[in-house]
Amino acid sequence: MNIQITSDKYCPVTDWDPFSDEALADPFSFYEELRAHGPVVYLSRYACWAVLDFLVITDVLNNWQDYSSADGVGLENYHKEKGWRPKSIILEVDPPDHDKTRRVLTRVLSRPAMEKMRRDFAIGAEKLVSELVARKTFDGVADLAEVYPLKVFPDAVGLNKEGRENLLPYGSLVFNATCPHNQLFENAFKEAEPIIEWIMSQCSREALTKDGLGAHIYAAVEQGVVNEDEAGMLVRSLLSAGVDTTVNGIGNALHCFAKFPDQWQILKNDPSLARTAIDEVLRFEGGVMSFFRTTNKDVELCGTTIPAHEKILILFSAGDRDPKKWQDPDKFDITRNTKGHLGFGAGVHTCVGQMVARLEMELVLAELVRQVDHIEITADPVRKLNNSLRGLASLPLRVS
Ligand code: PQS
Repeated sequence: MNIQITSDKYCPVTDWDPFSDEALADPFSFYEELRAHGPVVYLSRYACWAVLDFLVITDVLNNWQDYSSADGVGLENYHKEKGWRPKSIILEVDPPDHDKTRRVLTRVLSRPAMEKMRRDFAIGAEKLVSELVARKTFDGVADLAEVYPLKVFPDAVGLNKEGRENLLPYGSLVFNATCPHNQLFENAFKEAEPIIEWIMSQCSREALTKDGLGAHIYAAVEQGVVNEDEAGMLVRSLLSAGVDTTVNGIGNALHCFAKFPDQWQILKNDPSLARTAIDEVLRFEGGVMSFFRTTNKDVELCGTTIPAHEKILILFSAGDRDPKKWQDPDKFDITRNTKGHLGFGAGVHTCVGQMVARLEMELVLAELVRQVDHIEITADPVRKLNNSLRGLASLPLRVS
């Protein structure tokens, strides 16, 4: 690979396309080549900047005043254009507006709710993993990673049983929307209308069960914290961010442990490592590869001046392989200290659903640890390309 670099704008300039199939399939070598030129680069193809280094990324994410989410976290700049959907009232806003909606979801996902989910999700994990272990060969993505979250999470939200097949295509819209008008975006949006319509119809109070996370969001209306429309929008946030992400998380975890049997044995010998193992999967595989922020004013970043209302691509998965932060960053090592990894972001927008994601990943891993000695890959895994998510379409496995 060869990235063209010229020096301009007081930082390296490159025509590298982070949203090309080649880069999405294997971004890590590109990151290192770019990083050699500096922590901040200008992407001429998209007229935006990109940040690669762990410390620079955390600085940007912790500075919501200068690096705003309110103009969108994709390449679309709401300062200048309209987005593909009404913007999220928790993701695409800054404090103080953000704090009000964030508090609602924090409360909805607090301890009592998590304890109920743990009981329900554990039953689902035991049942599914037992079935697959009996079969011995299965697809880690199609039969496990895509099945488990799609069962347990919509049940927890209190969603209708019908139409759930729309959830993954909707996630594909949400996460491909960061790069409008490339082929992945166009494909995802080809037949988007009925999918978007179904999602929105499921966000109303009437569509949800009386005791799920959705109903708990609506309880905030009675308390006068949000209005009815806002409650619906927060249900939409759960459905946007809560499915594809954990499908990839589980698929990537299976992939890692199948690829690195020594790490599987370490986990087998000490199942209490499951929690840190999840963090290492997120650091190493980078489930969410990138998202954007928008400058609120002229800023100086690592000696580069970036004007107001410009887009900055945050390369989370580059930060999580930054050798200045991580020793031997390209090694999958579940015993390492993963504290601070960017798999759930950083700053005020740090993943509010991470307890749910952790729970799903942990329960699937724990059940596999209980039932399986060896995991092997029986045919080449197939990548699923997405403009912001890293995951697989297929992972043929045999367990024994
Ligand atoms: C929404 C919230 C969060 C929403 C990056 C973004 C997201 C993981 C990584 C995400 C997407 C959508 N999740 O509020 O609709």
